[in-house]
Amino acid sequence: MLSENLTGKLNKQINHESTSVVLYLQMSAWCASKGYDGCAEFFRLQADEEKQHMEKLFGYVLETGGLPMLGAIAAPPSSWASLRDIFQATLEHEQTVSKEISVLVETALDEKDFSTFNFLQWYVSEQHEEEHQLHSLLDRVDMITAEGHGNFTIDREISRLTQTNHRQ
Ligand code: OFO
Repeated sequence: MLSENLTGKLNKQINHESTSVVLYLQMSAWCASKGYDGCAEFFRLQADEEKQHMEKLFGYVLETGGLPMLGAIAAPPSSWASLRDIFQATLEHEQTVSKEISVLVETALDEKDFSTFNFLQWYVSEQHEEEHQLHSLLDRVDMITAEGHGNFTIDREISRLTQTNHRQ
């Protein structure tokens, strides 16, 4: 059975995940409007993932006897200065989400609610993966914009070669 405190915090996280859905959909719209179809698809899929994160929490609160409460969601920003800017904003957003998850994990531990602690480990790994992916995307964006296409192409070729060599 969830404590009132944890129920409230998990509900807040449901709201944060919903905020991510709306933010990434808006980012997808901005990318599409600029003709960045690949990035538009990326953010579309991110929004789908965030919806799953939200639903997973929703299901957990229900399963543990709590009442999921959906809160208001503020309108997201609707324009960004550049592709780099949008990915930087995404990384910062995910870093904030990671901190929110850490607070939840800490609360679950403080309350000795090991079931919720265990449930939250999935989010801990997911945040690690998302931050890692965004750092790596930003590195690629920087390689292309700061040093021309050369290093990016070399890196992609080396990666292809490495994969081929490992398959043999
Ligand atoms: Fe739900 O992980 Fe991103 O926000």
